[in-house]
Amino acid sequence: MPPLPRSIAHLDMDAFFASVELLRYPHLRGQPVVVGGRRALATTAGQAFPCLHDYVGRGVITTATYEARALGVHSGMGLMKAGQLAPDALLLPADFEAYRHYSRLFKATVREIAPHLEDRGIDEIYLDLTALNPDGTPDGARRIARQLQHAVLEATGLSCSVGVAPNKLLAKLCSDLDKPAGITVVTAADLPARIWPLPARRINGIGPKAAARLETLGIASIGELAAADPAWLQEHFGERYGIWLHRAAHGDDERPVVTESEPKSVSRETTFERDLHPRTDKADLSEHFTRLCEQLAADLARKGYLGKTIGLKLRFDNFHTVTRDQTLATPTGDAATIRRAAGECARRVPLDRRIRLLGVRVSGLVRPGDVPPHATHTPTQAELFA
Ligand code: DCP
Ligand code: MG
Repeated sequence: MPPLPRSIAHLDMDAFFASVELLRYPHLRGQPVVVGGRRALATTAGQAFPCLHDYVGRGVITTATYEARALGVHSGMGLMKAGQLAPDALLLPADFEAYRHYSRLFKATVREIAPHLEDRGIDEIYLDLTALNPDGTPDGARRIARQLQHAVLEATGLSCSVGVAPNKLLAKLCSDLDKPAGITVVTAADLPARIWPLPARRINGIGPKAAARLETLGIASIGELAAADPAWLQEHFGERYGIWLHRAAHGDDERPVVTESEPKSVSRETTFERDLHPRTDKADLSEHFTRLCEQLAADLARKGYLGKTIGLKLRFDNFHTVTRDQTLATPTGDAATIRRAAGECARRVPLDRRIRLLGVRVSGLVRPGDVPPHATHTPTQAELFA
């Protein structure tokens, strides 16, 4: 017997940053509001919030309420350009601390109902609901999706949209079909009627460039892509991406929902047998330091990461602890590069006491091979700040 189809959900918060701001300023509900820019603008006398038309600078919109989107503004648009389309929209500065708080809160809430959860960034997650919906019925999926939405709303005051499908690719596509506060459930049988009419760019992994190239080849919809000869696609898009396009258009995606959380950093530290003095034990310290960086580089290699930010931790004999860090231009896994950066951090610490503990940390982790075959992903501001 073939295995039963999986029941995979993608849950994505609605206008996330803006919705968090509206929790703070509920009287702004129903108005066009955009989030962006670095600092609060000065407001005109008598006016509580600045308007987009007051904005001068190079900031971009991180997100906009649905009322603002109706005026044509969207994430990534320059604030000044947006100001021409929606001059009266209110502009709020981004508060990443608050967004991270609500991000953790909604994920913890969902995890209580559906523990098989993959964290995909600040406002989206995948869930494997197969065990919760053993019959795999669309009604069962819809019931769980409603339960999730309700729980998230109760816990955070925020709304989200949910797509449920046999795999991640389709679930992600579906969560976007009925925003905000939508639930969209599709099965494999729904593919021709509900998925194929959609534009090819709705598939996560077909970016603007690939979509434009498909258009010039006469392919606009997912259905047209599904009907294209895979060999012909490979000719035009390369072997790997060509076959990926073919499979994606047929709703074919076997990727599992990966629950284990990715580490934020990898670190090593050592407490010396006797406290070492930066001057009189310099050689000894330097040797420990180098070995630590080599071990850390080996850890990174074993776990399959590179990292961009190198941090140093020193604890002195009086237990006072200091940390310093430095961010490199490109991610590294190289012991000597880590050693050099951590050494530079050390030069920013007054070294006048004996050292008890030395630690080195690499954060800002990326997987060297983690770029999907089909797309190079430009991180959103949210991801950069997550
Ligand atoms: N974000 C950003 N820069 C972008 C896109 C998004 O900083 N270019 C941030 C702000 C969003 C959050 O990431 O609130 C989540 O991104 P989404 O694409 O899910 O957009 P929203 O949640 O804002 O809206 P939607 O209701 O369409 O999901
Ligand atoms: Mg969202």
